Amino acid sequence: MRVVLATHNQHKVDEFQKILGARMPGLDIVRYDGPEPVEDGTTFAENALIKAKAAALHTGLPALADDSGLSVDILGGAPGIFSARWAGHGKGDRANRDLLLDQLADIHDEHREGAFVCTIALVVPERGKAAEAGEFAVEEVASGFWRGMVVREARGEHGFGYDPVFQPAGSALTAAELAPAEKNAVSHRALAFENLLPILSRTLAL
Ligand code: ITT
Repeated sequence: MRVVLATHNQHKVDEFQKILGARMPGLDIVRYDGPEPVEDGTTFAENALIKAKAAALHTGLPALADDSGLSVDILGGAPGIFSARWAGHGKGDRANRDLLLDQLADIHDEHREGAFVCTIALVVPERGKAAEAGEFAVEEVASGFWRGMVVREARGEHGFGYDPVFQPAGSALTAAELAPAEKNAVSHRALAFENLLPILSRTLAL
């Protein structure tokens, strides 16, 4: 079964392939390279659905999309859905991390907690209906959370985004110091997939 993956983030593609490849070998994941929709939702779920619907409409294929980010408790959940552009559009992962570290500079360790959040949407176009009608046979979302704390200095070379500044609960290592296989076994993205798996199997009859 072919499924289009609606993300322009290569790191997400790599993690999707590793997480799903082992669990669903029958899934042929192709990357979406069409126009990017405006992500103007107010939640991870809304943004994940916006991205998945755009890809499903454009390709006519079942589509998966991931909206994710780091939510810090003392910042009221920020950067949250704004994680990719926390320091400004196109500034990049390092600038986003540095800004977050600056914002938390005076915060004691016990108040630096938060979670990585990942919401994955699955959208399947309605068979035989005009794509423009925007009708979908399936619109589902599932989420995963990975709790931890923001450390004071970036550490580690693996992963992407906020991995070097996020230390999962119960670990002495940051997410970027974990081997990719270790991260992919327990991450917010892995958990979101775990939660989506029954729907995915049933919907795509794998
Ligand atoms: P697409 O919308 O094309 O999928 P994006 O990177 O813009 O790509 P998001 O809007 O979902 O995706 O933003 C997610 C951001 O949250 C991402 O750029 C990272 O900064 C951060 N993030 C998400 N998952 C992460 C992870 O596993 N490790 C580290 N940072 C992560």
